[in-house]
Amino acid sequence: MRSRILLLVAGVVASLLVIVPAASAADAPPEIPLSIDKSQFQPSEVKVKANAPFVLVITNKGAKAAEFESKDLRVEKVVPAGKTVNVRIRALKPGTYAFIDDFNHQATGRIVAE
Ligand SMILES: [Cu+2]
Repeated sequence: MRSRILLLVAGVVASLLVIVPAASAADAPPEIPLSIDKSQFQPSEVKVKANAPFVLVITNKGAKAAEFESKDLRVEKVVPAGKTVNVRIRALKPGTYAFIDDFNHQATGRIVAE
């Protein structure tokens, strides 16, 4: 009897171990890399899935601070020189969303949600 209970407990624990990581991996929004280098965004066009949140992982490879800014997305985030910041973006309807480096308006780009 005792060993049956132990087996049952072991079975429950094993199934939790399988289910929990799978669920959290599915729930984690995808990370989309974006870098700022030589006064340009790389890439300048980012394609994402519409209607699903995501995280922009923005790395500033330049020597000056940058500010990722998008009026379309209502996001503004300083990215210090040599640093990486994560910016969570809400689920977007299909469309094109422009962004710029507000400290250097030559650097522009867009997110295309489809
Ligand atoms: Cu700004």
